[in-house]
Amino acid sequence: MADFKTKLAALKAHHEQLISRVNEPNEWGNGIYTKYKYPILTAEHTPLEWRYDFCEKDNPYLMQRIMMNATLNSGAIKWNGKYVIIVRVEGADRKSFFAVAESPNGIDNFRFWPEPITMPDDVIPATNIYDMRITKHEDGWVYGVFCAERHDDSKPGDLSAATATAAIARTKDLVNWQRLPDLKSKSQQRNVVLHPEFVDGKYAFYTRPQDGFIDTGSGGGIGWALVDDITNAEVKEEKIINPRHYHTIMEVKNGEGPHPIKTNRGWLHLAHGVRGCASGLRYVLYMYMTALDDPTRVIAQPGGYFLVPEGWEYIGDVMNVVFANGWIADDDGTVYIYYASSDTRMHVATSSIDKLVDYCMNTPEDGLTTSASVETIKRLIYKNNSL
Ligand code: BGC
Ligand code: BMA
Repeated sequence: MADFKTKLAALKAHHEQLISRVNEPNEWGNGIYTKYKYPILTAEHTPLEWRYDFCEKDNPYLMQRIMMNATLNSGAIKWNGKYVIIVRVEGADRKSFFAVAESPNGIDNFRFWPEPITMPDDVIPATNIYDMRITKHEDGWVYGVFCAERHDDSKPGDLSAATATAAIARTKDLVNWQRLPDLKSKSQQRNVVLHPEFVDGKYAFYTRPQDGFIDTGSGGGIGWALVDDITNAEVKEEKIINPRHYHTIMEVKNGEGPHPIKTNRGWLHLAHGVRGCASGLRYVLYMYMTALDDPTRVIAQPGGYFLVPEGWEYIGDVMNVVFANGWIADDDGTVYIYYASSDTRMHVATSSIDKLVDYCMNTPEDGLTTSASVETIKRLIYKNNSL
């Protein structure tokens, strides 16, 4: 039996090998984006100091004292030249928290900062927090908007009854966060995102009104609300800008991903759509674009999905899910899309602003019926045949 010091050294070497593994692009894709061979982060990437007690006397078997379950739905921002993601880390106890990980190139070598984020809980304390959207706002602050989940005490007998609210915090260094009151809204809210610019002098939020904790019900789709005061944010009027439809990839729910990217052709949006099937809910990603002079006016809506779970991405804690709440548009036009598969691990897909705009502008819309889909395919065939 190897002695403790040798075992610890081997554990550290194995961990370092995992973290420094070079990622490789997959050769064949859809031409729209490139997926990669390895996930960029898994629970195994979390620092050993968070999980093992390194004291030989207290932990002679060198066992994990705190287990990590998953690294998922991460916000993203380019920060001091590094590709930084604010990861939703979930422990074995089902509590999630935020932790920063950075990479020199956006596709591999993601390393966690030493400690998870200590998010002030000086508003109404939450049982769980997750899925942060990061917005570098033109007011000078970096905002994190995330879901705060609490037990619904109006249903004391029901242990699964919960409420979802949009929590707001801001920072200048991604380490120290100032918590602001949660977004006030008539309905429950998840997937709330702060737009990076003022609109009519106000803060603008993408919202996702929902009837209950899970059920979006009459909520209708992705909403939009203007807010006067970010330190006491309240949704007064909410309009639906990207509605759901029967028999589409977003029949049951949809929600904004990260905040949209500004391009010279319009705002580029990444969102998720959900439909029901015999095996449960299926979460996929889709895109749309809105007008530069009016971020609520949809100018392009490519039909169907943009990115789905493939191969082993299907397998995980919550199967058949891809979810994205972070992307980075680099100065050279490269776009790094950070997505989680099956609520378990983080991946990257790379594309470019030009390709994504082309995708949005030139992918046929969903005609909402099977005959319309066939006509669309035939138009493409006839065009190709005439070349
Ligand atoms: C989970 C989220 C999930 C939500 C709705 C929460 O308890 O933490 O991941 O999106 O429930 O199912
Ligand atoms: C939700 C999201 C995510 C999650 C997804 C699938 O409603 O907000 O947290 O990835 O469900 O479980």
